[in-house]
Amino acid sequence: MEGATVRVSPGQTIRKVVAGTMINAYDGRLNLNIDRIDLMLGKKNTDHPAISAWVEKTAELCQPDQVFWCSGSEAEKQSLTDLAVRQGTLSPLDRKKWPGCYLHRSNPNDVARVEELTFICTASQEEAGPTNHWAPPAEMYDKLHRLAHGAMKGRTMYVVPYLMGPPGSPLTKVGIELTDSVYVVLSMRVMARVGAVAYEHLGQRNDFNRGLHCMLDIHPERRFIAHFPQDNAIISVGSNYGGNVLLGKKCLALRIGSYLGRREGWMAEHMLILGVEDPQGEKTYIAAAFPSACGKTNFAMLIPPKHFEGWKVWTVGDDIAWMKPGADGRLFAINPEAGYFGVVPGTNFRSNPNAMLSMQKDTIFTNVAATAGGDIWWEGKDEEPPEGLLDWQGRPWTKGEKAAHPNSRFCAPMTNNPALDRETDNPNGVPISGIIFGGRRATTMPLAFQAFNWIHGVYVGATMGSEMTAAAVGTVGQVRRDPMAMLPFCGYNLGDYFGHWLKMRKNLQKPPKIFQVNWFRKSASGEFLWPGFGENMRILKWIVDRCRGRVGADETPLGWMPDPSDIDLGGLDYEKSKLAEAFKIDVEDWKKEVLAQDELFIKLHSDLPMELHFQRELLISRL
Ligand code: SAT
Ligand code: MN
Repeated sequence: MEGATVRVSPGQTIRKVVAGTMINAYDGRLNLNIDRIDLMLGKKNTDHPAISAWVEKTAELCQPDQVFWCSGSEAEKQSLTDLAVRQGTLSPLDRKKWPGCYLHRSNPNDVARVEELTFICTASQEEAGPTNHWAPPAEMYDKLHRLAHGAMKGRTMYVVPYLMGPPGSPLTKVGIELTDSVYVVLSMRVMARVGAVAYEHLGQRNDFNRGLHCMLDIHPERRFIAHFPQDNAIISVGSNYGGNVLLGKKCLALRIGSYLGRREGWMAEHMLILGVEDPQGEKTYIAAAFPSACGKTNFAMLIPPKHFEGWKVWTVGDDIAWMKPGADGRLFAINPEAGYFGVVPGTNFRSNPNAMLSMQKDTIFTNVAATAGGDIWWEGKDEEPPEGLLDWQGRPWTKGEKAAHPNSRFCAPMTNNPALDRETDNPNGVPISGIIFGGRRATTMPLAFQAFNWIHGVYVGATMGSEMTAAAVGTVGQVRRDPMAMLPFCGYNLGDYFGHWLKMRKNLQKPPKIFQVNWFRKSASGEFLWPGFGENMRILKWIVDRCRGRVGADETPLGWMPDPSDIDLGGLDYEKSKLAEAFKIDVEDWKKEVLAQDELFIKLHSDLPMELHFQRELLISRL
């Protein structure tokens, strides 16, 4: 259709002209800018039999007034954005300061993922494992179909065909999300590749993910996020919050993805992917798992300190990695997403300039504070709060109260990121040299160490603990075991998941080295022992040098640790004694740590691979 010329004969009506289109000459011939006009707006755009049948069946169930087939066009974006503004779902921000940006205020009862209401509906409970909420598939289908019955009366059902992954990649998956939320459609357009690309990738196959989302009345009592891995299907009702309803993200890319990955021989991980370019121009790719709201986006977009001249960090992804062994025995990773759904508070031009630049245009903000004039603010923003600020719920803000919600988010296209890696769209992915596990731990866990080998690395990841954050409903600050940062996202039994990790080693002649980091350790007086943010480059450089065999390490009970002199502190105003404290192994703390790890191991005992028991014994004897 690009560059199409549409002939209009005198007297012929043009049905849909998008607001803002100029028609300034008429001579029976009209050259239309196809970017701004979509003559097929909302019309059925595929005759794929399985998609057609499923959409028809779901429409019969939900009874929407109309079905709107999304094409991903610019005209569609314009039209749906206008609709969202008319409905009050989105408010336009100041056009000069925030071009193409909008604010969404969610229902105050619906501001984070709800793990309590998230279900893995495998045939047996054993398959879902003791860490997932489980329900028999038939029972859950029945319950949710009742809730969805007639739920879209008076509403529109949007059909969103999307791709997770770059077009043409063997790792890429197709999903179709049916939703009655315009906010979801507009966010999915940012987070995934939406439109004909999905149909093209699918071809005549039927293995697309079937996702249904009904907002219902946004009530926690009628909120369920249910996964049916055997059917490659998801039903999410009663929420309109990102992680619960952008079904390509946590639901498909992690929960269903991890299940499929085990079956098909690949890995779906809660990991950022970054490329570290050294002054010689050589790039080393690293994947890193951190729990939600522990700085994955910041780390993925890190800007090295001045002292690191010639070093550059490139972002492939900030949240999810799909990884598969390549023919050459290395592990290759793609980022299945196309945008960032990042935590806003604390983001500023010092902590993460690339995130600030990523959200400068075409971004949907959820639950930040705003002024009537369309400026926005959040805790930790560079400037002081503007006059007349309204908090995230739209109430006049008073100093001392929360302005933005702690889990407020920006949803921005990755192409806005000045540090976007040029291999991001490479269908083969990027070769991963190192994997990092990191939690948020005030004590015990040292700043960095390297696991002795793959199996030890799996143990290190499996025993990861982290303090809970605002990204999920729960007790903020409490340490919980969050293996590989996948506790809320593994779509099957965690014990089997560890087994899958161990098994992957067999297809990796050149496995990535595995590391653990902790940016969040505090002194006895409660101060952070490490400056974090861009300064993490100093640890990242050590990791890259280890991957490339360029630097030595000391053997400790936990693993290989850097000699303090191997961490380049050049140009940093920092007390050296703090570094020693950040790296300290306190044997008494570690005895408690091993006991705390037991809680999860006991829970998983019958499915836990023996190798992990042995690793535990080895650690105890080394301690
Ligand atoms: O809210 S999301 O699940 O999309 C983000 C996160 O918690 O990691
Ligand atoms: Mn995440």
